[in-house]
Amino acid sequence: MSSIDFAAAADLATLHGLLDLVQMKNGWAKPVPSFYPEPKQTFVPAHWRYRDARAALHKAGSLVATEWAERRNLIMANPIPGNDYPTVRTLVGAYQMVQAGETARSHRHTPNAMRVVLEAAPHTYTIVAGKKIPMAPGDVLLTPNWFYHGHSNESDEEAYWADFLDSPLVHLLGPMFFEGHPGELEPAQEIATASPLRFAFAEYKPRLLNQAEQAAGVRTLLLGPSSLPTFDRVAVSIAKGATWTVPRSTVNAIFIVVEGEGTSNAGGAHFTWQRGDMIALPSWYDHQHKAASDAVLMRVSDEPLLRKLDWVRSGANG
Ligand code: GTQ
Ligand code: FE2
Repeated sequence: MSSIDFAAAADLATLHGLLDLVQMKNGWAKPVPSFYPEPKQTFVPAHWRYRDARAALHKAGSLVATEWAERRNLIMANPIPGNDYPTVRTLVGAYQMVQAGETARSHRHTPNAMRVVLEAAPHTYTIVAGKKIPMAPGDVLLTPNWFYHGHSNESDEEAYWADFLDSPLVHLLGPMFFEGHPGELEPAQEIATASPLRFAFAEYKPRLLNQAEQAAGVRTLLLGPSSLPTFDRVAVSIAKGATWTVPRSTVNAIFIVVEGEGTSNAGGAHFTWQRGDMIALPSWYDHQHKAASDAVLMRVSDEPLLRKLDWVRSGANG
């Protein structure tokens, strides 16, 4: 016998009231439906300019020491009310700067990470699992779950890159762990120029340009095999004057401009982009990218995750 006298409820409103006493909610008249015909566009398409990030990070160079800050970085939080972190639902994009002669101490965490290098002179390294991986402009570098990683700029110029992490997904699911390396910067001697964690621009760009066109002037190349289970990276080349049209899909993506300039349309927004800029392309927005000069974009997306779960749908098949 229930200790609550549901039998005595004279009407539905009274029954709903009694449910509060047992921490239950009715499922028949929820104010906000739990199921709806297609994805909500909770996150919005957005654009950030590298020239703004670069100027802010350059200034932060004299105000924020890496001895004090875990990382000198800027977060591209999606501009929706109350949000201060994710760029799209599952991923965050950031810019980071390490000064000449400076290091960013080693740590490890369960979020997977990836970098796209924007500016780095020779002898700029990310140290992953005890090896120095060279960073050169356009390079893509992976830092899988729980691998120690730190950064060491042994050049005499500031180094700038973009970081992509699945930490928003970790926040949603819960399994966050983080720890600093006991030795501050993990010691490393060996320089791993050829590493499964590095996709060198000099190697992937010609391979990208050798792909068959998938639309006039548009080529794509998945950079793999990947050691990251949650997100992938697809290099996209768009020839000057060409347009790449992408139907909406459930995949959440962040684009970074590796080369060239152009414009994008998504969800009624129009962006004019240049090298280094980032664009949030959350799920369920048709989008279109037009190159004003030969361009290379990198699409970072949670497609591998959604594919494993059988939740990839696009405007074409949805
Ligand atoms: O370089 O290890 O932008 O751990 C955010 C978190 C960079 C990094 C970020 C990080 C890193
Ligand atoms: Fe990290």
